[in-house]
Amino acid sequence: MKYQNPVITGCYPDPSICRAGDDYYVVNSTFEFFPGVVISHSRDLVHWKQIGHCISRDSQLELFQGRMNNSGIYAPTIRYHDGIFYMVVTNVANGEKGSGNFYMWTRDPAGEWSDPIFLDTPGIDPSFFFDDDGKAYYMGTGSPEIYAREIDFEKGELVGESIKLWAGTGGAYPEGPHLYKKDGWYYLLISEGGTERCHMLTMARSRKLEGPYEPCPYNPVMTNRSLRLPIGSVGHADLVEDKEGRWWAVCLGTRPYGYPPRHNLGRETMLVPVDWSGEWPVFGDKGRVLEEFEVETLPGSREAEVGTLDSFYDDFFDDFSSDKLDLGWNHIYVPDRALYGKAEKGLLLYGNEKCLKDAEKIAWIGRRQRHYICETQVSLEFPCMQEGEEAGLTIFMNNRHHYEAGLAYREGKRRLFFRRQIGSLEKVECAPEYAGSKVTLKLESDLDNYRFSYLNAEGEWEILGEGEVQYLTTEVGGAFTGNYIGLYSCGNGEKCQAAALFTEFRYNGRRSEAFVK
Ligand code: 6LW
Repeated sequence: MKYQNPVITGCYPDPSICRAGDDYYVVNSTFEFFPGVVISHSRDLVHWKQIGHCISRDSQLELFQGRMNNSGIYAPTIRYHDGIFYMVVTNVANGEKGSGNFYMWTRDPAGEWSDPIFLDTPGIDPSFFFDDDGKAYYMGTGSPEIYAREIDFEKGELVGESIKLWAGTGGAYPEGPHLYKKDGWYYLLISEGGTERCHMLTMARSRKLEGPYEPCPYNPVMTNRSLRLPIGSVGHADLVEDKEGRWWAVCLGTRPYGYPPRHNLGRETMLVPVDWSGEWPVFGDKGRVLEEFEVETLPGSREAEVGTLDSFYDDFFDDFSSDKLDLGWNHIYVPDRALYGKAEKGLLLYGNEKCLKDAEKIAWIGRRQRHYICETQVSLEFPCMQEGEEAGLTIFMNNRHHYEAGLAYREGKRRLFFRRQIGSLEKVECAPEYAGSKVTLKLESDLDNYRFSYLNAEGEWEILGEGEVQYLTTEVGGAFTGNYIGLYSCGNGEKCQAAALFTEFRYNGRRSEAFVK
């Protein structure tokens, strides 16, 4: 049986996995986006369906504004122990209130999670380890050692001394630790080299939790660095044992293309078969992560056809008739609810006085671009009459790098417009005038260009403008996230007078090959 990587496409980095019976759960980082910490479910490890978020209530946490997309929610770990799911994660916000490491718990991962329980401890990339003597440990990334500290879940606090475990093999940023116990050994899995092209996975083991840890003789145990493979930057992995005793890992990876290599979908989730029949685990193809793996079998029974397990996988349509936004939609920061409303079949956005380039709360919803080649359409009604106000469709890497098209009121007239924002460079192109207040917009994405069009009075698509994908890549304008396709409205100085009504959103993604063969 063959399957293809990534198993979760688009910006789903830092995966962590756990198993509860026949069910597998993966969590991913979400940075400045809300709801926070995506949680997905699978029975076969290949087909994943997003089932919720750990941070879903506005009151749970503050996500700090005024920062680019390299802060917020980093690298969660999920563990299942004695009927309870635990998720531990960092809110990176330079020591401001609400920042730091915290955990949440639930008995129903698709339902509500507890409020955050903050743990007073430094570093990022936290993990939990449940030992077989009943003790539980917090694992964290110090500088440079990975450390462990016992945790008392009754009290919700760390107890005892911090134990330094291992500083890795000498690569930059030893981070992302997870501990596993097998055959009387404590195996410590970490990442080194940084999340970019030198990313690698290293391992060490000890007979005692506190060490000393002996490194695996063939570290790095997994890396695609300096190889010409379709998948790059592999690292930040977590292991899971299936019911039949086979081991698997999820990790992050990218799909760079062109020269110099670049990518715009962010870091995606890969599945790696692991052979742990010997003393040390062998990851993937002799330590490499391939785009396609041939495996004897996947856990559970493989259900039905591609896409049926995940309704928003390749194609997605939203008429916004539901009371709740689909799980694939995000806000930037915890939203200001006054900026959002609902029509019977439509989403209403009430733009505030901010601009799209402000790293502040704006009227914006977006979903991940999950395919290099994809097409998005949306209808917009925006009877704008106030200078500066605008609403439209945006391809958004972050507040400093985005392209958009829509309707705006400029120099006394309602016009169609197209904007490219590349760092501090901004170019807006406006049509002479637009008679109506309704427009259907289209965004076509491929490896080279983002092309915006609108449906003209003759019912034909007319191009509004094109921007190079290159400038909206991680390598040029990004940090930890990939691109989002967004709907927004903003007043650029004054609160919008007109409401923007978005209807009939459709996204069609195209994979190059069948998902599972
Ligand atoms: C995360 C770190 C990493 O905390 O990137 O690739 C950071 N690994 O472990 C943010 O995603």
